Amino acid sequence: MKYLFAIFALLLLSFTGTGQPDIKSNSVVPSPKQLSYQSMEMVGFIHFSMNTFTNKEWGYGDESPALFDPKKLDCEQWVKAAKDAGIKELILTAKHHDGFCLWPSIYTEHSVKNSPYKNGKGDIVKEFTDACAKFGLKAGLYLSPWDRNHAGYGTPAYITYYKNQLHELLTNYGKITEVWFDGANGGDGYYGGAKETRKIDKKSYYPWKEIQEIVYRLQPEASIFSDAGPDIRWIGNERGFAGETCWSMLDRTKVAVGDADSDYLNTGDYFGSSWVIGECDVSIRPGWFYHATEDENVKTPSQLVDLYYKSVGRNAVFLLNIPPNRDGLFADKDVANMKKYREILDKSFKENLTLNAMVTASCVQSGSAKFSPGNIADSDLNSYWAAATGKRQASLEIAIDSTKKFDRILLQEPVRFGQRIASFDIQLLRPGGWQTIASGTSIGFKRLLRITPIAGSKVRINIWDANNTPALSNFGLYKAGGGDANN
Ligand code: FUL
Repeated sequence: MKYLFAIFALLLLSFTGTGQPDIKSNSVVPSPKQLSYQSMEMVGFIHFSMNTFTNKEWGYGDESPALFDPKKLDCEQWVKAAKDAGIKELILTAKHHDGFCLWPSIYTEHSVKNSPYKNGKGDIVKEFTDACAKFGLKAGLYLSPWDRNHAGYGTPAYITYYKNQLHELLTNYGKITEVWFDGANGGDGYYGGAKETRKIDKKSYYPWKEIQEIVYRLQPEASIFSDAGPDIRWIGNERGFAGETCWSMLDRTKVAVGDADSDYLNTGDYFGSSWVIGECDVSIRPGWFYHATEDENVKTPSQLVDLYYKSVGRNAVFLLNIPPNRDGLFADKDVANMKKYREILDKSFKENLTLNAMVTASCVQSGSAKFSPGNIADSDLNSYWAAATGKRQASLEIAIDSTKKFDRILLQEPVRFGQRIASFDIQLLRPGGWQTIASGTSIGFKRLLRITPIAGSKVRINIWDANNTPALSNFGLYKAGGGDANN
């Protein structure tokens, strides 16, 4: 009886796929931290500092703290507006290149403590992290490696100062989930009154290994962004788009902070030995900081939607900057456009026309339900279809309702096993036969393709090349709503 039960249990397990080992993983895979970072899809940037009051993008470092006085500052307004736009984490410029600190650092006088803001008693990093915590957003900090105010910039004394500041920020403000290391460094500046040009050796001045160790020691859950990762990399432009081919893999020996080939960062590296998520930073306005003269140049909801497709839809993360104005508030137009952007996206992706559809595949991994083709239509990111071991090509067919037009295609790979698919196309069965409607050279965590509206009775996914057994976790077809134009 005991044996019969065991056999029955085994049969059940193999039928449901539970207990079946997963497909063989690639050697380069994301860490659990990276996986959860990428699933946020969209994060926000807050460029707010002395520049907001001097109408500059890069302060020289000699600006008087007396100029800094955001009279109506309300970090909760930022957080609420960001949350409504679907942003899951916000990153604040605790210190930009001019060296002015938004928190009362004990290591410098060049901070809010000598400003009129709350009579020198304010701490904007604290207000920011408290607001994020209150509304359930993650909080990240930007601490500019370049400091045009500090007298010791360019010498070891500044490195000690920088580490001390990092320590302050990572121990006094609760959980910090990202530290953003900018690549701009070295040039002219105030430097404590020296007013000169200081060049540093980009490869050796900053002890990045030690700096990273400080971050991970003090905030084990934090991800580190820089041109070179280690967790998240710059996408190579400040216009918010990833390459149409975008690998999460990178050869980190080929890039350094402030010294990296932007095309290489934009597409990643099929042969790369590290997993480094691409992040597309872009501002909702022409500048990173608020300038009243740019009030008429706020990106429209449709432009933001376009950027979503070019970042999240190309296997990267969308980092949108929204700069507060001199009152310390997001401008109304920025808030309205972000809200509308989210409404458009929600409308476009409301109905997956392939949900629970019949799916067949040219081959399936070892017969278990764990790998069955139908898993790509169940909207569960964890379940997946996998081709038979050893295959590098495969195809899947999905029956669809021929009366419904669609113009958006979604594909997702189970990237916890690595990024594999290197060439695919999508075909549609129409009265005249199979017609190719889209193609691509990488998928990754999420790939979105935009086409003109079309209908047909069957969809076919042809996978032509992969670096391991191809697998897919999700597939979807959608009809975009108003404001979601093809760009
Ligand atoms: C750049 C900086 O120089 C800009 O001021 C801004 O902070 C942007 C996000 O990164 O490298």
